Amino acid sequence: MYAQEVKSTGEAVKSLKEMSPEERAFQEKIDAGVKIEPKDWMPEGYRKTLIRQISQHAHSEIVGELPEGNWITRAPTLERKAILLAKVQDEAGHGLYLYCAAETLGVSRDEMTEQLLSGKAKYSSIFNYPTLTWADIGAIGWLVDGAAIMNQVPLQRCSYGPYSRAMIRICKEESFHQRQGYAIMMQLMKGDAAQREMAQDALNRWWWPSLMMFGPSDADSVHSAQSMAWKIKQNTNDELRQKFVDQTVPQAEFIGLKIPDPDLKWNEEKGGYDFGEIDWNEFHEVLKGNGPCNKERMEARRKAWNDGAWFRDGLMAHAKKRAAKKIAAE
Ligand code: BYC
Repeated sequence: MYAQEVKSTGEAVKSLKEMSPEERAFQEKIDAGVKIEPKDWMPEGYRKTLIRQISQHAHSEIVGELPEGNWITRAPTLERKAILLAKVQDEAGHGLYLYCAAETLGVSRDEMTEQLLSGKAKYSSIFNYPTLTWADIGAIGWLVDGAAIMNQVPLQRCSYGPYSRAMIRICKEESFHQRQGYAIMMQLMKGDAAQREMAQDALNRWWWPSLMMFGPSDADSVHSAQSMAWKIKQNTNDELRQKFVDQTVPQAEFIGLKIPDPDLKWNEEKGGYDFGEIDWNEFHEVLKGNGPCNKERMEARRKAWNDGAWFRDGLMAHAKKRAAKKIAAE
């Protein structure tokens, strides 16, 4: 089994001239738009980068069930409860496709879980914030899933086949998630003053953390250059963040919400919004484990893993018994 260490590759991007013949052939394949499949030769850095990104993406989907799952029992109507239940189940499904895609690179599900629980592997910073009111469920769907789609649509064209194919299905579902979130916000904004205030308060708390989802600014991004050369990423973090702001501001205005950023201003020349400085200190603190809900989220995942031990043991015992029977029959 390929033992993964989740850490930055930190390698400078090699030019074609500096590459070995194998690396050059690989890069030429990528440049020609040919997908890389699990049994193809690939540089170790490519494999490591994909395991890091796909496994962290999978962990984010699974941990991401927790803030919204918190509201399933308190959804305001039966219809909203059914929709939220379906959405949270979709996130579990996304996690599973992604773990399977990562497994094709030679890392086991147990190894990936161990890396999450030991803190070696990250998950998205956004899921370390609490869901205090029903409007937070609207804000998550609208902003968090909206940011996720912005980031994930280009990942459908990722050079690694299994990741790219998983993203196609995930994006279809994320699009429904984004709409259900916006529909909640729209409904609240048609409500009374207290409901409108609740929606505005949710936007105030989720706006900046949603912008942080895109990762550090391009100047500080460790992996972007190499990941873009390998066509794992198609866009930089800042490019996608800008697209998200440009798409979301008119949506807020349309329903009467105000983006909590005094520096937000349309820039005619660039054809996009200028926006205020992100609090990178907060981002780094959340990544270090000091966000409002980091401890709670990890405890929930640790408990789920421990509680499921009997089930995994049962499955293994069954699989071993079947394998022994098959060998005996041959
Ligand atoms: N949070 O060099 P960079 C969802 C880390 S789930 C935490 O720019 P990269 C949903 C980064 O990992 C959405 N860590 O990295 C689910 C790296 O650290 P390591 C999740 C972050 O990989 C349920 C370091 O910072 N989406 O939608 O080139 C309900 C330097 O960054 C974050 C994905 O995972 C962050 N926000 O670019 C609702 C998408 N940002 O690994 C919704 C797939 C950065 O060296 N991932 N870091 O220890 C990606 O596209 C890229 O990995 C990122 C970062 C754009 C996130």
